[in-house]
Amino acid sequence: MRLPTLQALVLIEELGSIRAAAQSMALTQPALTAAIQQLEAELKAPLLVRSKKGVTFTHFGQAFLRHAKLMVGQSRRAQDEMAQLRGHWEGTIKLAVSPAIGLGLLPQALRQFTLQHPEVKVHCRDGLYPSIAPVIRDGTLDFALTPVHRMDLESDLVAEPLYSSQVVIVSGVSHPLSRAVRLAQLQDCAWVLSSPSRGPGAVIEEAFQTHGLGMPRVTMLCESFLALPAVVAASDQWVTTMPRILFENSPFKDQLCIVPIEDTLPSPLICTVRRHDLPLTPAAMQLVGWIQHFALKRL
Ligand code: TSU
Repeated sequence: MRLPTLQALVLIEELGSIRAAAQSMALTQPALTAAIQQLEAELKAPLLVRSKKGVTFTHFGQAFLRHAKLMVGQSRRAQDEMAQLRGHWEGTIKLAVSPAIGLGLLPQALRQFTLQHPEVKVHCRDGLYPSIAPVIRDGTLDFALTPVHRMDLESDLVAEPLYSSQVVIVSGVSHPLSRAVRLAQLQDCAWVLSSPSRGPGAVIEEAFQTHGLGMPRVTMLCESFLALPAVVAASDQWVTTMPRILFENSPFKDQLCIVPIEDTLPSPLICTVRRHDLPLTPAAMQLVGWIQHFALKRL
């Protein structure tokens, strides 16, 4: 079993084509096809189905891909760690961030980190727990910086708290209840949830329950934090929750307002989340260190 073939399989899934994967690995398509056929012979199982429409993974392929991702991720981390322990600060850190982190601590932390370690590549994407859990679990990501609702986490992951994010209730400026002060007034509103249950969007469900109001009337789930402020600004019928920093930085701020609810809302606890059995590389630890540094300065 050769690591480059495993890397190619992961790329085929990512890019959706054997040709694109071969190109990105500077291989010819026949060479990559031959390598995959050799792996299929070794495993005595077909991994891919090629058709005119493209390439798909068989159920053997999907099962094997989980192992391939772990091995590829682990080999990257092992090489990076050895280089970094030798004093060569190179390699890659892959992380996901929540909107509050992306707009808040991440820019300052990355600035410091890249000044210190310009050769370490950082691959950053959006992501919230629990949706992001599969790519932490399969080793694709080194870690995520995300709220963990009620610290309810699967046992193969660990979370270290950083700080509490401030959540606000937001509506369009012409929403009839934009000046409401009690959650009970918002009971019949059409809510846009910004994450599924167990994500930070669930704070509104928790707040309603705490105040004995049953469940909010959820009419939309919008998991795009780029779209959420725009969607709510475009109509006078929706209310939502979002981190205060997202409201403050939204280009739609003029068309939105914070509903001045006096009942307390839960504050999602933002944590560093990683697989419990995959320690961070020295570089990833340093980046987390910078995040913690700026998190402490906020307190
Ligand atoms: S954040 O994790 O602090 O960015 C966040 C996201 C979404 C909601 C609250 C907090 C609703």
